[in-house]
Amino acid sequence: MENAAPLASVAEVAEAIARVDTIVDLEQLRVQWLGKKGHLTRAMQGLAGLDPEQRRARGAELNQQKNAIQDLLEQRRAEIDQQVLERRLASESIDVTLPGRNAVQGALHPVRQTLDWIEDYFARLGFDVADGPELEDDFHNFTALNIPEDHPARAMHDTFYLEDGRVLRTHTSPVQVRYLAEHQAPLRMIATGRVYRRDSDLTHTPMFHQVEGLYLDEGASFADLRGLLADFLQEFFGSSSLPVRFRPSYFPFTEPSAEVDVGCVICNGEGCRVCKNTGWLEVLGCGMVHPAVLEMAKVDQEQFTGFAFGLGVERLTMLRYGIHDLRLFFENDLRFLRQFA
Ligand code: 2NL
Repeated sequence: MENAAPLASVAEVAEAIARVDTIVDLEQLRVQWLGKKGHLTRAMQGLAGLDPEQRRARGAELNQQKNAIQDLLEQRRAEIDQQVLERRLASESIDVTLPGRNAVQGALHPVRQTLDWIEDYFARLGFDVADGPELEDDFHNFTALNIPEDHPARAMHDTFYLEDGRVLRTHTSPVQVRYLAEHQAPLRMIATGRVYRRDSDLTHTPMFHQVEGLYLDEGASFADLRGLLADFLQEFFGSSSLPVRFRPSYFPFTEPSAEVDVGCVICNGEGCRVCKNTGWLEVLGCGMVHPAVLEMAKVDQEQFTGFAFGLGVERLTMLRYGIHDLRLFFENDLRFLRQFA
């Protein structure tokens, strides 16, 4: 008789449960015994064919077995859960005595460092630091600076033109033109940023950085300009005895104009390849602001005079650190850049 088939004793089931050590295997055992088609479930279904006396006795027995197995399953499940948790805690534990991983420390590009130094120098002297658009119109880049159409200086600047007639600014002067439209003399300001020229060889890149200064005041003189730039250059190169000289030159936007040299900081004026054996390095252009420029900016020339200057940031950075190849600034080779961290 099917319902008389001997069930394994609870002790045997207990042994099987004890041997299992994963939740999946345990679940398999549960299904095997207590599931819809499990041994115990079937045995209980078999009770229907027994007479009432036997049914009660056998039913009670099966119920006891069922409860016992359920208890064993629950107990084992709790044990396995605990084991899993302990294994996880052990494998995920953190050794707080290990040394930390250092964050990688970045650094500013040498050109940026020079820009920061220059901006700080002039800010301390009360100059505003301004910037403006790199795409400019013809008026702000040329006309307002006394560089009319057909003026050879336009060709001189090797301009990048857009199809709509705008240009990539060839100098930072248009920033100063815009500043003049919004401020009244007296004023002192510098304009810094990227400028663009169609020029590319060992000593020229199509983009470089410029700083230009503008100073308007009652009685502002060439002597003031000379004193300011001499102090700036001596501070920048870290030598109060650095020789500084002014040579007459030409810019459309200044009159008179000058180029400024310092004693060669590579050979101390002895003569070397960098200064082409002259003992001098050209580092700046400057002059008194041209009357035509002041006129277009509607500056009262009875009351105010002004001076201006411009410099290339890459060139100054090369001289300060003894860098002989301009291209190093644009290659972003970490072996080069890390030396300025
Ligand atoms: C150079 C020479 C210079 C200026 C820039 C300037 C600006 C205004 C009016 C007058 Cl709004 N002048 N700027 C003046 C003289 C020289 O730059 O060699 N730059 C790299």
